[in-house]
Amino acid sequence: MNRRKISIIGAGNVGATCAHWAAMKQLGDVVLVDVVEGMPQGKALDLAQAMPVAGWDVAFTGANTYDATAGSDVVIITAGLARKPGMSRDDLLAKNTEIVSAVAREVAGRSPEAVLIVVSNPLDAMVYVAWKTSGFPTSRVVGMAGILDTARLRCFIAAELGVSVRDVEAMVLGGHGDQMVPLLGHCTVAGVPLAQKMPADRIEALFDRTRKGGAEIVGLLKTGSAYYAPSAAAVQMAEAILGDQKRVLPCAAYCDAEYGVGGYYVGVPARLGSGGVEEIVEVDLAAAERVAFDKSVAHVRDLVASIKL
Ligand code: TXD
Repeated sequence: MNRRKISIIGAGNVGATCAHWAAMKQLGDVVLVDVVEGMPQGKALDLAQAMPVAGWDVAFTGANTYDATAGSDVVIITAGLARKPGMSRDDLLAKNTEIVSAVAREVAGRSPEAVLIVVSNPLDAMVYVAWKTSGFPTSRVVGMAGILDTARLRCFIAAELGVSVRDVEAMVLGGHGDQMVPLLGHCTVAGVPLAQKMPADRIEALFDRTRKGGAEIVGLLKTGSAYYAPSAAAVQMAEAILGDQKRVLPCAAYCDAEYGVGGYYVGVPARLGSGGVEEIVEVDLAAAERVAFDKSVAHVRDLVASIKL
């Protein structure tokens, strides 16, 4: 079989839904790995049995070990704990550092040419952990958050204005936390600046809802966090990489001189192609946005400093 291979580590809510989206897009064969015995195997079998109905031609494998992931083109890492009500993403730091570093080592040895897409929280710190422990170049380790945050904002704007989400563009940068930075100058409705379509207080309310978008869903679900939109976003990144699409998408990418970040992973627009992150696209930030961005980066830096690898 000569299809592309996408391995997904952590076959919980986000991981299993990534498998579903990837199959729908026929991106390649899918391997699901989880520590829970039988669970990834069961989900792989269930997905395989959807194939005759859905009309997909891919193979699904479920496993509790990593050998089946060997030679993957893309590995999506979703392993770890998810938030419960009252928890911040940062509360997950210690446990998920342990999990993500172990996973990155297992994966890197078997798929030395893969691009790693990290989803586990706290996102910006976990991408850093995966980069450090995999030994991969920065370009082949990237995190998913900005597409999700941007999608949430696009969704809220579209609903408020009664237009299609497809006609709303937006951009949310910075760390994936309450200090993320929506860029007003890059929010448009069919090319028209959002500021001409909506009063400033409504825009600020939607920005605020976006910043708290993850917590809103955690509060409703009570037993876990969002997964349909996060998995759709991770698979969009996988698709851009596997198809060498050169899409410019907001991702947690390694920035050193770029945006003056100084060697951390933060949300910025990045060009994704077969090499992973092929370019960080620098956009002009307004003075207030610059201040907010720097504050968000400072938070990521503090989180990374508290990691024990
Ligand atoms: O925007 C974003 N980046 C995010 C991040 C959006 C949504 C979810 N986000 C984070 O992804 C969330 O805070 C969690 O840290 C991860 C996964 O969320 P998910 O909702 O999928 O959590 P689940 O359903 O609990 O699934 C996690 C799975 C679960 O089945 C565990 O058994 C497994 O991870 N797990 C492991 N798999 C492999 N190896 C190890 N060591 C391991 N430990 C746990």
